Amino acid sequence: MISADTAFVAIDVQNDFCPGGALAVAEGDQVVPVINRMMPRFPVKVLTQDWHPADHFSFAANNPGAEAFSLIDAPYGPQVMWPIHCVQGSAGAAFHPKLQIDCADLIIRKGYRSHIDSYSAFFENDHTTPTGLEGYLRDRGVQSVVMAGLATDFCVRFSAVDAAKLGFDVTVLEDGCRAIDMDGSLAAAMAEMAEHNVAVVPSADYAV
Ligand code: VGL
Ligand code: ZN
Repeated sequence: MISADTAFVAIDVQNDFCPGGALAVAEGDQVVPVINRMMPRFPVKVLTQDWHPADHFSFAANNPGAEAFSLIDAPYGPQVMWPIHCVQGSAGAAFHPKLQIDCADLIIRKGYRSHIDSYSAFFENDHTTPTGLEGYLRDRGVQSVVMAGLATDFCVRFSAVDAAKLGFDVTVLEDGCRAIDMDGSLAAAMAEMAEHNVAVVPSADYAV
């Protein structure tokens, strides 16, 4: 049984994070059937969308001399230099065409400020600027959040840890996520989620 206070949040299931996309995650498209099967069962359904302006500071191309996947210092800490991805209105920023989005109650966009990146669905990377998702979930009486999407070690990780820090009970569906996995980022994500009591479970074991 899935209780009335549980939300499903599908993170960044967008073309640029799927095979053939600008920041493709291996097997990224394989999260789609898992999410399509699970999301309709939840009373609250949220999708997130990485949504950058073309001049976004996280793009290596906008930082002369910076190589893709290198780290630079931002005012809020280290920032990975990404290939240009999820530009507002582009085909790469659109949801995967097989993702069933019509049942979603809310689509939350993030990363739309040029000078700050936003991995988490709750806060931008300064860890203080809110996206509004916390308020939405609280207004809907949500206490538990179930997450899946892309990428396990960036946007899913930061979203799950922030949700746990905010006091939500958090579950991540393991087969509903895929990782970028650069420099041990997947292992670090799993460790940090465990530290914050995020349950990572196969979707087949969730509320059967
Ligand atoms: C993401 C890197 C840059 C993600 C977004 O959705 O995990 N990763 N922007
Ligand atoms: Zn991004």
